[in-house]
Amino acid sequence: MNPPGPRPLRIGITCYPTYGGSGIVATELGMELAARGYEVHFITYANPIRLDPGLPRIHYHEVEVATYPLFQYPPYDLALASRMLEIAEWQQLDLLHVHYAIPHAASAFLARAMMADKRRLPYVTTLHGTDITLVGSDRSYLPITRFTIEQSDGVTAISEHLRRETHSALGVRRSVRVIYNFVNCDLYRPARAPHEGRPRLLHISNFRPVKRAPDCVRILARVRESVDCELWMAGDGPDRGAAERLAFELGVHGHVRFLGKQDHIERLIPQCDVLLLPSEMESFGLAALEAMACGVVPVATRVGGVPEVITHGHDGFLEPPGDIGAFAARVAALLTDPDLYARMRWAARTTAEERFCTSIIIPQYEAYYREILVQ
Ligand code: GMT
Repeated sequence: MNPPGPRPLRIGITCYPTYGGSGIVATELGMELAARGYEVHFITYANPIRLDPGLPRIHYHEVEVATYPLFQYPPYDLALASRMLEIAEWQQLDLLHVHYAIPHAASAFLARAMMADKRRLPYVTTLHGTDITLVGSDRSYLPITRFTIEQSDGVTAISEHLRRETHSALGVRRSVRVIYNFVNCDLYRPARAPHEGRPRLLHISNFRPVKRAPDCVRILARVRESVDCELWMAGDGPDRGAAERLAFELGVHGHVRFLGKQDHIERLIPQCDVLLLPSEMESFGLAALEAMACGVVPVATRVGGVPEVITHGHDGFLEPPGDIGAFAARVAALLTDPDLYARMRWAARTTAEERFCTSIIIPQYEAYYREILVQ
């Protein structure tokens, strides 16, 4: 008989449960860990969007925030800390894993301190992007962000670029482990057969200004000067209205479909040919990776951690932010040169399989948890 392996861990995961890459990564990590035998407890203010709560060993605990007329701003971070402590006690959690530093690392810090006279409750903070590069660097949040990152029992960043920024922009001195984002290559797969109709460009985002979603409409208009194609825009957010208006102004509104929020992005992506990621900044670019796993070639900006995911000219193209002409030229080349497209499509799939599959990345988190628990 084999000796028993280590006891499956009990992990509390906190993230932003709405549409956004950090919440998606946290949710998919939780589901992958549960599939490997972990008990995973999501401690969030709403059910995370991609979470399948019916899966074995997945639990959801809502954070309720009491209001009071005195509060102009109900203190969510305190309610979260109390809930983390409660769930850690009731469910014997081994550690807390928070995604996006603000305010989750501060809440975990408080929960750990409140538990300290009973037992150790370590917390791991995973940094995703604007928690370092934008919000975390703002004067109003910088000291608490730096402090609660420094105090974490473990810190991971989703790219080398973000790790460097954490040290240089935020002044964090402790070590930060890079664990790249991942994709489930069994779920995200190329289509079995080419889709019907015209070539199709795809953009997926939360339409925040940093994503430069209206650029996708400009790129479509430019590509359509030489190639008949259409654009699908998946997601929703502040710039969606501006993108729709622009489509009308540029006379391409009949060639753009705004799909809104999508629950099964893995079914949508394989129906497209090229992914557009024209962001001002991306610490990683999860949508590009998901597209690559589906053999959909990304054309993205050369910013942040994106060059760690896409190798220019091999499995995608990288261009400067706002360079509509350069983006359009790359898209037109992909849509009119079948050999180029076929080569890059399979290179993209291979990159996803060989560098970013769950089977490669999830064990890195597991090993990191074990390191922290024996400290
Ligand atoms: O930092 C953010 O903007 C939030 C975050 C999110 O929730 O959408 O996005 C970041 O995390 C994603 C998942 O790790 C990365 O793929 C995105 O590149 C990153 N966004 C930015 O850096 C702007």
